[in-house]
Amino acid sequence: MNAQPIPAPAPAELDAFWMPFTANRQFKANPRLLARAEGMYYWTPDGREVLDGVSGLWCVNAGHGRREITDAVAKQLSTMEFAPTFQMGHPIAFELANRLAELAPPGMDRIFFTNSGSESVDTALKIAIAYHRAQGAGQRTRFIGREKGYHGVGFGGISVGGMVNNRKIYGSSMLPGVDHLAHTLDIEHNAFSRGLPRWGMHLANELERLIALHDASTIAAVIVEPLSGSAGVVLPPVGYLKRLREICDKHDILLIFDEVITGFGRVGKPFASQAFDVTPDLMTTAKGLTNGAIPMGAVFSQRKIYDALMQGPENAIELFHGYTYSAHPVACAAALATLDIYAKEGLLTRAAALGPQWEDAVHSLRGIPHVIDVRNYGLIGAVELEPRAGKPGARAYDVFVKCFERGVMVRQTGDVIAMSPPLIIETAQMTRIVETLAEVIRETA
Ligand code: PXG
Repeated sequence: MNAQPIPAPAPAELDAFWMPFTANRQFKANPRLLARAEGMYYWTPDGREVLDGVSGLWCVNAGHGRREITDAVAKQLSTMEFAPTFQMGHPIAFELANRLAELAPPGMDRIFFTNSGSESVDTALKIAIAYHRAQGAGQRTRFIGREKGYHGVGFGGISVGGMVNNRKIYGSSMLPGVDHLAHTLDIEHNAFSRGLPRWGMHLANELERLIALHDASTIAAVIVEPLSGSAGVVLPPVGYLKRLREICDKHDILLIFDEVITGFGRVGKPFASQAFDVTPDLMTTAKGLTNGAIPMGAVFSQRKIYDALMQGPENAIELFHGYTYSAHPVACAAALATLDIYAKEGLLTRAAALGPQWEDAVHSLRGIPHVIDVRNYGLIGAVELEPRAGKPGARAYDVFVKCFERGVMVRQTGDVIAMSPPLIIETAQMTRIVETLAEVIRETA
């Protein structure tokens, strides 16, 4: 594809944008800019092609520049750019909720719309508390999260999350009464596992210990990512999630799966709960819902939770919660077009078909110097590098930058390189990602 140069900002023009989760000074001294995208590729402003190994930021599951989404968005913008959903409604919001309910795990057919993963998480936590209160258990306000968990950046999300850097500055302002399960990453036992690790199911039993400590009657919900993305791809040991489900059931504690990354085909089924055959009570989503084209999130709820809240006088608002842009019509249009693409191209199950090939590709990195673990599931892969002495993350950062310079975009978190390519990926592109990574890791001392 011929790429016309697109003007890039001059160095002095980079200052005003305070960039999120970015080393601003380092970036602005040596920026990496993207100007255009199509299919599996980005192009830099000067026209250099970059193969997208991370679906943007785990969201562009159907690949870039999808005409159907552009057209649906343009049509909706010119028909009705905005309509309120507080005490009002618009048709495609209901249509989208119905379409999502059809894809959802059993019983999860009540959908609350948000604008991001962070908002979905805070929404799910609030629904959990409201549900217990409606059941006469208003004292159930505690949450159990997990170390290394990432649940976005709202105060609720960082409270249940377990990534130290997201928490340490805000410690005194977080939700009270939150506790955390141990994470499940254990390189000593599980290094180079293909798919789910066999060791570690017993780590779920720690939930019983936390319940005994706090008493079940104080706990509203347990929230985990079925597999953790941001922490550097941490997989659930075989049987672990089922065990969490059993323990939650035993104590009437809700189980929330944060599927912001795993939702919409990333792991070979529409949702990870289907891939792992464990159904939560609430499920948070965002990202792939609109292929990243328009911000949108959705919380899927078991019908029993919705029904429990539908009480009181008929004119009472049952859940005091919502966003101006909940079910924004343009986002709904983008999501409907995205779901059509997923259905037409079989993308929500394509990661299952490609899984074995992807697994072989990423595990070919085993044996390269400094590679201490390789992890994979669905169309997710991760390579963990030995940290440089006293400089955690530095080696992986260098690998990330060099890959970008050689035209492959991956994601670095700590000493892990994570990959989650668009679900339309072809064999040659898998090979290119892995070969570039192998070459760069070999060169990076
Ligand atoms: N939950 C999970 C599981 C996530 O992965 C969020 C919530 C928050 O979503 P929003 O839309 O508020 O950002 C996320 C976001 C990375 C990376 O490379 C991952 C996310 C965001 C940015 C970078 O690991 N996940």
